[in-house]
Amino acid sequence: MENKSNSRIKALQELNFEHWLGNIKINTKNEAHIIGLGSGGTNAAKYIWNQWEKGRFTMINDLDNADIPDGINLIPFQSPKIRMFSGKQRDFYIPDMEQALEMPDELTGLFRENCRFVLLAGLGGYTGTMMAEALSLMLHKEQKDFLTICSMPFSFEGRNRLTIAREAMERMKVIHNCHFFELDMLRNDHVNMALSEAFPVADSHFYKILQESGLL
Ligand SMILES: Nc1nc2c(ncn2[C@@H]2O[C@H](COP(=O)(O)OP(=O)(O)OP(=O)(O)O)[C@@H](O)[C@H]2O)c(=O)[nH]1
Ligand SMILES: [Mg+2]
Repeated sequence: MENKSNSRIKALQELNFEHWLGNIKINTKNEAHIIGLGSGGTNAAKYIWNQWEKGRFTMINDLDNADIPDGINLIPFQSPKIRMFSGKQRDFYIPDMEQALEMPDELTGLFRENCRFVLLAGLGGYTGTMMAEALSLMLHKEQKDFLTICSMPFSFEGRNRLTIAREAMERMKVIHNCHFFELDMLRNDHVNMALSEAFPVADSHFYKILQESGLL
């Protein structure tokens, strides 16, 4: 596991991200560009958009639930999945975490602009986990002004998601500016939280973190 993590970090470091980046150094007064990664990151970013609407917003997600407000930049990304079994109404898939991440072409140029990048992701699936790790490492390496906020899955989501998330967090802890919070902790503040409220509460917590950090 240690070796696997080290080799993943080394492989990421060897990726060449130069063509995405300009030479402009970012100062701390820059406008925020909120980037939602995967469905969790996208829904959190959408919540922030509804409250704030001041910064720039990009979402990187599949088109399945692409209910994206006007003015938000959507970069489509279809993650690799393994079909586990077929149900009566639909098939069931899990993320294929063994597949290497292929960045969409539309990402070219996104990180050239002069702003503070704020990456949001729910760890545990493919898109949010893989993108949060790769993009944070790239931004860190290029000394860009950035912040990454990731949630760790609720325990009711199952062991597989938790393992994916924990392994990613272990690798990402070495990257500055990456922050993590446990979704389970939200259950302390919302004792009788219904299942249907769990993710909307999670979305609002991303907003709260950004507000309290003085970013919004
Ligand atoms: N805040 C928030 N978190 C979510 C939501 N949906 C899922 N999550 C969390 O995000 C984690 C990752 O799930 P997704 O965001 O659906 O996965 P993804 O990044 O889109 O990954 P793939 O679909 O596998 O490519 C989950 O394990 C949840 O903990 C949501 O609507 N809001
Ligand atoms: Mg998804």
